[in-house]
Amino acid sequence: MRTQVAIIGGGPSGLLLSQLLMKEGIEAVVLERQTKAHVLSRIRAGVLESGFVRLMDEAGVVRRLVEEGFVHEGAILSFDNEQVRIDFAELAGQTVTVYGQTEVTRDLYDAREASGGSTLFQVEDVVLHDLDSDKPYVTFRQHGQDMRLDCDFVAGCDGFHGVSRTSIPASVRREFEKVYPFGWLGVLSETPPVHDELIYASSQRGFALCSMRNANLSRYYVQCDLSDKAGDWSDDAFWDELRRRLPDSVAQSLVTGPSIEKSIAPLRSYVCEPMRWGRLFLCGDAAHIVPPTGAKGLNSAASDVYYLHRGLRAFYGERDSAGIDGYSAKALARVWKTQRFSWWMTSLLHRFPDRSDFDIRMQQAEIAHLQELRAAQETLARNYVGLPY
Ligand code: RFL
Ligand code: PHB
Repeated sequence: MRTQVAIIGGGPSGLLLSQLLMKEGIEAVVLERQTKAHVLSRIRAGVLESGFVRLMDEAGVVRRLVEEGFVHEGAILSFDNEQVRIDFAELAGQTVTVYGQTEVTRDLYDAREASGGSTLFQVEDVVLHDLDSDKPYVTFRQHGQDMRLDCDFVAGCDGFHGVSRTSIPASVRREFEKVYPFGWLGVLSETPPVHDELIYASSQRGFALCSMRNANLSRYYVQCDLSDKAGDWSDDAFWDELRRRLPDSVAQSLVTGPSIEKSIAPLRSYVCEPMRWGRLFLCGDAAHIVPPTGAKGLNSAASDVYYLHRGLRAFYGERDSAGIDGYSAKALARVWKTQRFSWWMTSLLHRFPDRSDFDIRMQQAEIAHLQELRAAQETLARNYVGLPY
């Protein structure tokens, strides 16, 4: 088999890249380890920057997102019983769209199938070869058969646990990591959201987040211990804990019901440098992870896809390799700013079990600074709606 761009991973990064390339007439094959049903069963991100929405539009996949997504002009931050509304529209002149990653992925798969693009599921033992030559290739097995895919470039879109990143020699690769001493316990429930905007709640008992998917589907999270198991949390225990962390007026209007999904995610900040090695380009979670507090994971995957797509388009269209040569530096410049914001928001809102008295005072001062200073709110708003790319 031969293609121009071999895309490893059929998550949102790989699919979005494949559809953008298809619009330029650049051929790609997507190799996905799981089944499509499995990829679509993952409940993850919910907040899309306008840059993401623009890319979906460019890929020709924006119709349902525009029809069914919810445009949010602001969000609430609460500190025990005090609330601050961050007005994105006024402070940053932009909005975000609430539309689940599951739906984004479904729309991208539908578009890929409709356009006849090639996606191979349940591929095993993917190995990347000769990445430092101009004739790289990928070997893998599908349904017990050994296969080989020759290509010009490999896009490593295979998430944090994929094979692409570790195909960069250890002598070249630098990794930067911070692991947080807590996780998020998330619950999805068929109940109306407690508020029509997201509420990021910081309290003495720890952090909580009220989010949503649609008018009758809510997504809630509470900060939990790393040793907790989702199965040990009954629905009642979850709702009780959530209520205790919300301002009283919000807690009183919370509608509860049975959970239809419950899982724990650990929180981590991680960056791999460089994001390009030879003919391999890393995109999305394959190269970097943020704690979910700033809603940036999927959104920074999209900015990588944007830079890579522009680079490949110039390479195939005009034989101009400046874009692909500059890919790693350009993508990383934005990635690090997104890392800073996600780390800052995590530090602002969570309860750190090992914090000193000094750390507590610093967190209180940071909260007061944000409550009192419009410029601080503007910085938050500009980062939340997404830095330009
Ligand atoms: P993905 O989604 O992990 O997809 C990678 C795909 O590669 C496949 N794969 C392989 N395929 C072939 N061969 C191999 N060897 C392979 N190894 C892996 C996998 O099966 C998979 O299908 O990475 P991608 O595409 O880069 O997308 C990244 C996003 O999924 C991620 O950043 C976000 O979900 C993060 N995130 C959020 N991001 C936001 O922008 N806004 C949010 O509100 C937000 N909330 C969240 C989040 C992530 C969360 N969790 C659980 C990590 C909330 C949570 C709770
Ligand atoms: C979500 O809806 O899952 C969500 C929203 C905002 C975040 C993280 C997750 O910051």
